[in-house]
Amino acid sequence: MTAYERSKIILRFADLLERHNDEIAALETWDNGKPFEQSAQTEVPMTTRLFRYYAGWADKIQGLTAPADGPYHVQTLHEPIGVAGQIIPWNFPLLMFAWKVGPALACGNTIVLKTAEQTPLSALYVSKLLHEAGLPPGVLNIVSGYGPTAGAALASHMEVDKLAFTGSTTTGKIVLQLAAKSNLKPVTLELGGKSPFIVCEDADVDKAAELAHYALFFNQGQCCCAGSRTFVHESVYDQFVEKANALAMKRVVGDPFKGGIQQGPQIDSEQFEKILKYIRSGVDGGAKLETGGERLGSKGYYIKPTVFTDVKDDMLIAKDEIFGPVQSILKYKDLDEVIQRSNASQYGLAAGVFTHNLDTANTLMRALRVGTVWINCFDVFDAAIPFGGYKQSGQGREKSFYSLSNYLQVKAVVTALKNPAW
Ligand code: TXE
Repeated sequence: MTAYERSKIILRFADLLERHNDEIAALETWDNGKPFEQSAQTEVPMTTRLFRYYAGWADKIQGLTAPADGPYHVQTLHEPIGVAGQIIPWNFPLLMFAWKVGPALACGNTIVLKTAEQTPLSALYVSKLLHEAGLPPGVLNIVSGYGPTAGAALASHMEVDKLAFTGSTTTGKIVLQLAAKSNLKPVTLELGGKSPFIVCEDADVDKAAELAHYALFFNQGQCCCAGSRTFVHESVYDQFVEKANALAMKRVVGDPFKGGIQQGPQIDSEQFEKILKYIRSGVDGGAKLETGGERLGSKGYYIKPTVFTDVKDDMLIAKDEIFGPVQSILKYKDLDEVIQRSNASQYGLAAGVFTHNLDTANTLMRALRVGTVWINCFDVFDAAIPFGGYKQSGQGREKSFYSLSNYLQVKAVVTALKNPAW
């Protein structure tokens, strides 16, 4: 198929996504529990945008010629890598489908994608639309299955040429081993995080508190890049804590299909129990529980928005990825200290910086060992912005033109010249 034909199929698919926006959003909320308004107004439209972005790339992938020494004509061909194996998680089922499938299709690969066992529906549904848009049978194959069986089979398959994984750091290490032990397929990994959100002394405290609240509580706190270590300068700490508590207390939790709901249930009983265990460890470890700290009601996996203050770096709630609606607020004195403490983590996915001081922003953006620094904003996920982790938060970058290299092989072709003068 020509690149232009691929591009047209992806564009037609994006039109179908737009047309079916609300039913896809309903499936996503049904499966995952996130507020319907979030699915319908943010996640399906972002998915549509992402596919249009990759449709634009399909016919712009090209090699180059290189000026080698000697009588040679040197060119590179950028070829599809082959069969892409993709394993995605449950926190953003549709968006993770888009981050994986978009670049793989744009580059001309075939795909076997395994959805998370908790959330199989939206990928199955939109794949039907992709075929309606003209994708030939066999190009995109969706497998609904469990990790240690279906996922492991994909990671260790001898005829899968590339693996892309999003999930926990623990499972990321397993799939990397499986890939190495089988056919040494290249692997890209998007893993966990414990992202610092740094509120500097010059910050507008109201805005900083609102953004820090969003950075942590968005999507029930189930975000790999959640701002889960809120570092606040001592000069604005008390004022910030007051605002953060007020925001958590007024957060609207409930049935995700109802209008005005900001927070739905956690994904499943396993995650629900894990979060409550971390909350108990925060209390036992001596952090101050300001608000929340328990389940909401007696039915469903709802957890009250929880805020801890007086959090110390060595507490589990400051070190581990909780993946729930639990904000940990830590106090700091100066910039060197907050840089050192922010970087003292096995993770390096993202960071938020809240300041209007240019020098402070410049210092932090360079000093933080993370894949994304958001300055006076957070969770901005445009298709053109690369995303990925330093350290144990992952390998490789998704979205943007950087993602294309994950799905391409570069072939060098060297041709001897008959007449070197030409
Ligand atoms: O993740 P897993 P889980 C983090 C978050 C969460 C924790 C556990 O902290 O609390 O991970 O969640 C597939 N071979 N994140 O258990 O196991 C699995 O079927 C191959 C952060 O759900 O990593 C699913 O499709 N595949 C994260 C995917 O891996 C395997 C998003 C993710 O599951 C497998 C989700 C195996 N042996 C959780 N075992 C992020 N980065 O956003 C499981 N899988």
